[in-house]
Amino acid sequence: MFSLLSGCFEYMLRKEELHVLIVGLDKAGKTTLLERLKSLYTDVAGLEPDRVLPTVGLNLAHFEALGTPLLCWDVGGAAGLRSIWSKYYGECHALVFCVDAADRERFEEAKAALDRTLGDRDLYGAPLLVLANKHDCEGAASPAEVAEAFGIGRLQDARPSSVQAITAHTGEGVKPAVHWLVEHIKKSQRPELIRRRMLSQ
Ligand SMILES: Nc1nc2c(ncn2[C@@H]2O[C@H](COP(=O)(O)OP(=O)(O)OP(=O)(O)O)[C@@H](O)[C@H]2O)c(=O)[nH]1
Ligand SMILES: [Mg+2]
Repeated sequence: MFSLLSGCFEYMLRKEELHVLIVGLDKAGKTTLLERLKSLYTDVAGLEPDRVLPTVGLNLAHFEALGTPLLCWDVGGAAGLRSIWSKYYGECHALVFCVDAADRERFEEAKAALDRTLGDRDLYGAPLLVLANKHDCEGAASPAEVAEAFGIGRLQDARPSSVQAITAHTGEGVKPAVHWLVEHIKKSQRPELIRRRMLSQ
């Protein structure tokens, strides 16, 4: 009986759509990443990088990874648009913070934006994946350097977190990053928390 029930529970969890919020400063490469995700995981090719425009509103990508349906929200990162990010905190299962690893001059601004975001109670327990994008660029910071600059190691107690290098232009590193997300969302308390929050509304 127990195995039947746990089997049903696992099935329900597997088919539940997981919501991933992608934020970060403008020009970090969020939309380029979103379009690359479409090309990697769906039959419809995403936009080529040279056709991607700065985001004013919201872009979406639906796809399935490791048998799990995912919905990614990509929100504009320009300073005047960052207040919109918080509208999605309560419903996202995980946060992806995209960093232009080649633009060290903006690390301080990016860290301040990340710290503000992580300070929001609506993101309680949500796994954090920091993507050190533009790994193809000469002089791009390594994941260890980004972790150090953004103080990511210190967050381990509060939420599962990881820093991974990607190149959104080519897709390098993107699949391992998505796998980390799916695995850590499922292991986290976030799906149950969001389910309970929705039931109580
Ligand atoms: N070299 C390199 N450039 C990249 C990569 N990913 C994105 N870019 C470039 O970075 C610039 C900004 O990319 P976007 O995807 O528009 O950035 P964004 O984070 O969505 O920016 P906003 O919509 O303004 O928040 C574009 O010129 C991209 O081609 C990458 O992996 N390597
Ligand atoms: Mg964009």
